[in-house]
Amino acid sequence: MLLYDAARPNPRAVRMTLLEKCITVSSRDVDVDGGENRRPDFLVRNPGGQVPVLVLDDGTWLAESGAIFQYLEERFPDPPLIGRTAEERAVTRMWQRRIERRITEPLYAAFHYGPAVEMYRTRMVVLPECTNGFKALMLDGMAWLNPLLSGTVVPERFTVADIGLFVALDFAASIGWPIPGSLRHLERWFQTTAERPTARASLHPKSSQTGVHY
Ligand SMILES: N[C@@H](CCC(=O)N[C@@H](CS)C(=O)NCC(=O)O)C(=O)O
Repeated sequence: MLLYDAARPNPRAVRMTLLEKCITVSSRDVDVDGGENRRPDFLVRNPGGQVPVLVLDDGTWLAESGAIFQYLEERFPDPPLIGRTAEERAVTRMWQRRIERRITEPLYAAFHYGPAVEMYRTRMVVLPECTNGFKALMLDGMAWLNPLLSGTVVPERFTVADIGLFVALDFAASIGWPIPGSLRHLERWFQTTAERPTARASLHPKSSQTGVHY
């Protein structure tokens, strides 16, 4: 397998998943700033034009972090990061989707339409006038999740829902969008997740140069 990687949060989520499962794969950094992922030879294999992409041993280009998590879980079930049973897997997916819809998707939209708008305006429809609205949605999602958290996102199991949320909130904090101080449960969950060895180990080497956590 080959991971098309980059100093970006969604690729970090795949790196952290690989580390949690002790899987080693080859990887290659894509020049996202230079638009390598938007060139015809990349788009023909991944029409989404984004990273991460995991190239499977049969040559399949697998994009979308959620699909990559699923594939890794099925091929390398231990330790489980989605679930051992149909019920566990379904509950993880439910939380993963809630986290995406209420927190991480608004967060990334606010980033694309705000601080990164100059890069993204040639790549996608951008709505700079909606940046603050998406930030408000992100904050609302964080406030919704806060009282529901007593440990991990899915109670008593560390899952890909924690990984997706952690890399997004770590990225956000490093660009100046920290978890509001009033959200104590979310902050405690964040600190606990940050203590996992894979949280640090999954940081891209560029993080130490730029200070951005991705
Ligand atoms: N839905 C995709 C989102 C991937 C994504 O947003 N990738 C960003 C980096 S985190 C990217 O490739 N940005 C560069 C671009 O869109 O040109 C996933 O879950 O993997």
